[in-house]
Amino acid sequence: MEKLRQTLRVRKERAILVAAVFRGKDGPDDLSELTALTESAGAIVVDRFQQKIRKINPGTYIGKGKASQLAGRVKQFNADVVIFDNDLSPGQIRELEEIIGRKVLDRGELILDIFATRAKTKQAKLQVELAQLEYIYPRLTRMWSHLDTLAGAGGATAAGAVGGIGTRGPGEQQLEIDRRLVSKRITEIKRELTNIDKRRIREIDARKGLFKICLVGYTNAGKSTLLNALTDANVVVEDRLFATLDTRTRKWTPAKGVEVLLSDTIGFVRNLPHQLVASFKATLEEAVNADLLLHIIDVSNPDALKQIESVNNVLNEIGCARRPILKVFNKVDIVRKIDALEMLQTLFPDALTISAKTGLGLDDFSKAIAAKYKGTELLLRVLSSQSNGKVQSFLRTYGKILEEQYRDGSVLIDAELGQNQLPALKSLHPEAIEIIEN
Ligand SMILES: Nc1nc2c(ncn2[C@@H]2O[C@H](COP(=O)(O)OP(=O)(O)OP(=O)(O)O)[C@@H](O)[C@H]2O)c(=O)[nH]1
Ligand SMILES: [Mg+2]
Repeated sequence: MEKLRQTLRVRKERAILVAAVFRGKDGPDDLSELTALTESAGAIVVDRFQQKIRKINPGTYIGKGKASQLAGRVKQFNADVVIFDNDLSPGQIRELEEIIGRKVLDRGELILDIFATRAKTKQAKLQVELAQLEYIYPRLTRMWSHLDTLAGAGGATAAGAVGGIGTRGPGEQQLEIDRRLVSKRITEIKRELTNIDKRRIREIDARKGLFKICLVGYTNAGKSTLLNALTDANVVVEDRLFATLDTRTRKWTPAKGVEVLLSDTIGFVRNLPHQLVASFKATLEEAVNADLLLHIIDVSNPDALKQIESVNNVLNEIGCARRPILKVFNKVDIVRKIDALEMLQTLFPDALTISAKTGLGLDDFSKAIAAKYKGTELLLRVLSSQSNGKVQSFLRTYGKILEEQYRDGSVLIDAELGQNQLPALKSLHPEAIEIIEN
């Protein structure tokens, strides 16, 4: 009973957010993304500030004086944790924690922590653990010498310095293991992941020949909602960042005779930690191998343009930049600033506009995808022996038969068919195919 009371009393960690911005350069943003990430990790943002800097202070990133001011704000707001939007070195984190007297996290650690709480499948769990270990590995000395002292002085913090954000997942046990054990575990995980990979490759092989479409985009853009709307995928949809960490693939029939594979994948944010991108390579490979990428964009978000850029950067990083890609404007049902949407539509005239939630625009969307899949519409004259029924039924299913003339055991068919479906028709060995018009 006592235990239950204790858990009820635990409150969320109180976080102060800091972004150091270089003088003269464009500020990254108004900390809105870091706020969303922090809240997704379960913490409460109590204060945030941007610090203009001329150069990085090697010891503390921001100036020492600023760090002391931060210590004052931590007391004032009774904060448990300070989160930087910048990438900090282990040494900088150590010094900052000493000055501030609270746990300090950088953006990468925060994202890793969110991933740790989201991972559900074995593969996702292993991938997150690997990323965390690789991230933590060079920081182990810090964990040893430092978190210890912080935990010792932990009475001073509201939620306790150890066990909150940044220390979940394998982090909890970090203190007891040394570098050797960590690298052993890293090897083990890599081996397990390779085995899972082999299974996936077999699965992918089995799907060879089918047209593959992958949904990519910023986290929370509505990728899973769209997959659910189009298929019976039943993927978890949530209004929080990184709801999906696995790839779900489903068959989808956007039009008569068109069957494709549609995959959902993890969402992106600005500067995903490299360790994460590397660990999730297998999951992201689904995107790399797709025949068409659909870039889902939440156009109701005022930062849509920045998010498009972030996604493009990640796509570059995972080697997808040259894949055929189609932009899809989602959440039109809740767009408030019509001129912002019109601006995006002017910038990206080929983009399709939909609402995955209400179904608005999904019919036209399906038609557009089917057209992409089929390629240019061709008018064909096909000669086939009447005993080869497959040719006729293929054209009936996948194209449109305009006229059939039977003579001497053969049939002459005029039909429309997409250019991309020509190889499949040829594989059925009709006697002759003539392209009348394209
Ligand atoms: N109003 C509105 N809400 C939407 C639409 N599409 C998705 N949403 C909501 O946006 C939130 C995120 O949707 P998800 O489908 O989980 O987004 P996701 O892109 O899969 O997100 P991650 O898996 O985190 O990358 C949910 O609350 C959805 O209900 C839409 O067209 N209109
Ligand atoms: Mg999702």
